[in-house]
Amino acid sequence: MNNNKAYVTTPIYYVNDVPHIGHAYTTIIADTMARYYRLQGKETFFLTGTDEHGQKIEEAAKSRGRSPQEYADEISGKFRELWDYFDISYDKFIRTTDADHKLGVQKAFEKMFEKGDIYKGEYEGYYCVSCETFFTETQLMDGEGCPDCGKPTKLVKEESYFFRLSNYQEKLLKWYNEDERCVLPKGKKNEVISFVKQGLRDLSITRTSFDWGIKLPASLNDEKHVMYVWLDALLNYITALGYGKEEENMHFWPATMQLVGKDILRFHAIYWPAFLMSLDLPLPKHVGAHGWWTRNGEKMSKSKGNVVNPKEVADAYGLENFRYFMLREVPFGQDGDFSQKALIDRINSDLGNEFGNLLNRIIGMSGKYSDFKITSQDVKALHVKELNEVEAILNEVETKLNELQTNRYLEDLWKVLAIANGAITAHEPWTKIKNGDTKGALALVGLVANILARVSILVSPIMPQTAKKIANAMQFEITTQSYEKYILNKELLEDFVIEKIPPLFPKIEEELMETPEPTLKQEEPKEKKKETPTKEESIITIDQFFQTSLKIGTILEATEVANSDRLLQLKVDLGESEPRQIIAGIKEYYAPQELINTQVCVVANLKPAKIMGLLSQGMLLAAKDKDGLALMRPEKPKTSGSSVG
Ligand code: ME8
Repeated sequence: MNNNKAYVTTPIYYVNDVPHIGHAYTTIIADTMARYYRLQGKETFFLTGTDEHGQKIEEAAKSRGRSPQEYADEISGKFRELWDYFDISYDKFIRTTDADHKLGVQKAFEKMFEKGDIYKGEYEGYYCVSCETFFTETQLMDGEGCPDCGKPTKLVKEESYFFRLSNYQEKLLKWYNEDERCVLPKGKKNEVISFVKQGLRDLSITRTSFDWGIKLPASLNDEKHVMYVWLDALLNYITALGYGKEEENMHFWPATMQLVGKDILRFHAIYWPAFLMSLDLPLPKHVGAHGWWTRNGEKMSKSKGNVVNPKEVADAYGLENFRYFMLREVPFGQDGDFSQKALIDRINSDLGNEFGNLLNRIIGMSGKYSDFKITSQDVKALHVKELNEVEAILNEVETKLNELQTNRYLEDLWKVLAIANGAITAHEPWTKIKNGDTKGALALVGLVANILARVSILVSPIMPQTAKKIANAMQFEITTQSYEKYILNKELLEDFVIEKIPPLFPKIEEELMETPEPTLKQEEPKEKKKETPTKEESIITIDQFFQTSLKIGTILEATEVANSDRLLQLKVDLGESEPRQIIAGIKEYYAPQELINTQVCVVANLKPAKIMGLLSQGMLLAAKDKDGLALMRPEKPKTSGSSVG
């Protein structure tokens, strides 16, 4: 492989579900790696996309009365929109319904067939539609359930083409053995090895009981089969590069880093390399499997209503803060629990106190001592000890990122920040100034500025905009050249005048998301619930009802909240001495100007909350269905502040 190229992939996401925090996690790690390779100057190709065929999608579309293609178009669009909103730096967004992909898959099938790796037979076994996976009877849970997701499986008996996976068992074991870091983290690799050692059975790779899939190549003249969705899906990693057609980007193969969740590691570390060997293509350098995000220790699922919507988190707390949190909070490969409190702690403490505050301190000190001029002139002479400590950490730190240990990578960068904060405390530049040692004080400020610059460069793959703001204030750019200069060659910054910029991480006092457990706002086929009353149905007394103060308000002002495509900032007259500020998530449904001088119904005694840093002193009542949202208003105009009840 050419070391100056990099190819990064995410799994392609099923279009039966809108994006959630787990999808965002995989995509953010992949984006971080792509940005890191670019920073190193590698020609990088970053792929993501959607997985649109198979029985699961066919059934999901049918239950909504839609055609699979229509349905796939809509959900695929939502993934793409979210990744664009999140500034994910993908180079290609593939859809498995793309004509080029279908062609490439058929070419690959033909090649494997000609090679003798595919034969026709009959499949009898159990199938989990939710996981799109075949199981034998002995693998089932309690004789029926899918061992991966627990849902009931179906007994399937149908004619099928098989891939001779069993032929690849020894070759796969050799790969794991010879290529130490082919599967990351190592613990996960050991799980794969034990699975393969138990023996591999040939894999059924076509289905005849439904239609929504890629047809076999015409040369096989067998119309009734469609490809098994995992064969179709895995091949996206090469069809996206032009496999089977122009091959215009095949020079990026083999992939440098393929990110997956632990649930789909088996497909990527066993089937995928076996298919590649059959196609005479080299194997990926690394397949990295991360753990699950849970909520209060439970796996997230729509039926439990505990799924975290990544856009809501990013809107409330800032995209880059969210990126930092996800990569810092959980060791790669392990499960992690999402909590707003942990996120707020990370923002206030790691980002605010330890990172952002360093910039404030540099601005403050240089403002007082040298009219914002910063020099590295005496840094080497006076601070060789600190520089050596910094370099000792930085010399090792990138290995951690290359092994996807993002939490340890960030932990080490924060150790470097601690050296800077520690140096300020130890050297007391304010005392130096008082004692006339201007040179000593300026050298200290120079040291801290150089440390912050290096950390900013290395943190830029995770927090690109934040790093850019710091670099701009310090008059340098985050580029491959600056990475080479300040990180690889360890040069010091040229003298510069620092720009005063506002604090990067304003303190967050309380939970900002409107609902503690935001759920996905996706239409769901309704399942009838029995015994337990739902939230809407639970019985309250009249006294409990009157604990809520509902009032009529008149909207005096309405403006958009910057950087949010959901929120409007309203000034609402409730008949009090001053209008109240209310932040409402209604921007998708109302233009600000159409709200002015209209009346609404307000929950007036809610505890005030901060939403995206803005105080919200109430909540508007609204009803929502599949056609959108409507505000609750009085039938006739009422005096502002009138009670509702
Ligand atoms: O499996 N925590 O697609 P998918 C962390 N189409 N990550 C999670 C998660 C959670 N709670 N839930 C999902 C598929 N993920 C196939 C892939 S690739 C050729 C085909 C992440 O929509 C995790 O990366 O079910 C998982 O692997 C991916 O979403 C699966 O997304």
